[in-house]
Amino acid sequence: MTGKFITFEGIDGVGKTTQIKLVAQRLTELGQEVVITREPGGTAIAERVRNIVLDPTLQLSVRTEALLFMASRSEHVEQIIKPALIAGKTVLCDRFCDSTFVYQGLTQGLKVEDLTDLKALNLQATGGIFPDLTIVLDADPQQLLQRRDKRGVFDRFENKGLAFQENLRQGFLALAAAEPKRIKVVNALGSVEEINRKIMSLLMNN
Ligand code: T5A
Repeated sequence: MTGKFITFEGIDGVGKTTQIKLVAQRLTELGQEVVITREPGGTAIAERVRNIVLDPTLQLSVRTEALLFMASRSEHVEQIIKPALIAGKTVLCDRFCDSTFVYQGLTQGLKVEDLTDLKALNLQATGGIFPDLTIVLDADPQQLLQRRDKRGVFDRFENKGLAFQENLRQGFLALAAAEPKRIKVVNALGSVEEINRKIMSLLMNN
């Protein structure tokens, strides 16, 4: 693999999509070939899985959720991420394995050291493809409410309320504390440009 695999993580509506677009623009200006993708999704099959896992009218067990996210990831890695990395491209992915570790792991009462099963499952799904760098956009969920209200439509996870979002936040911070070399935390409050400058600085120095 010669390309770089960069993932963006954080609680719902924290600004990942906005930043990924801007980062892609900047990296392209610097002469890199960039692929933007997202999870769950990225391929026709994975997008169908996305429709199931995010449907607020469906009740899924956490185990089913985890397996569906992994199935979607397996397709996504094989068809999009791996070929792009082999071709030397930079892959910017909106969520990846750390979302599973937080949403299907840490918020379910597991501690970072209890994630062994989910990590093993993830290894099977990805065949060992792992992010080189992960940017966690971090913010107090209460302060993001205004942004989210503007969008109006909520998926199954966004419907779970503020306490759940705070739990998610603590989960991402715990992962970052456990893997400080790979996972960098960026304050997601402030202007889009200001946040982007911080992310670009991390990308250039890692
Ligand atoms: N999930 C996912 C799991 O449970 N397990 C898994 O393994 C995986 C992979 C995905 C859901 O699936 C769960 C996690 C998620 O709940 P999704 O629709 O992809 O669902 O949800 P999000 O990833 O949360 O995507 P969102 O589009 O909701 O949020 P973003 O991408 O973080 O935020 P963005 O950029 O769309 O911005 C949200 C709003 O804020 C504004 C934007 O213009 C937009 O209106 N904004 C700002 N406003 C002011 N200042 C700034 N700096 C701003 N930045 C953005």
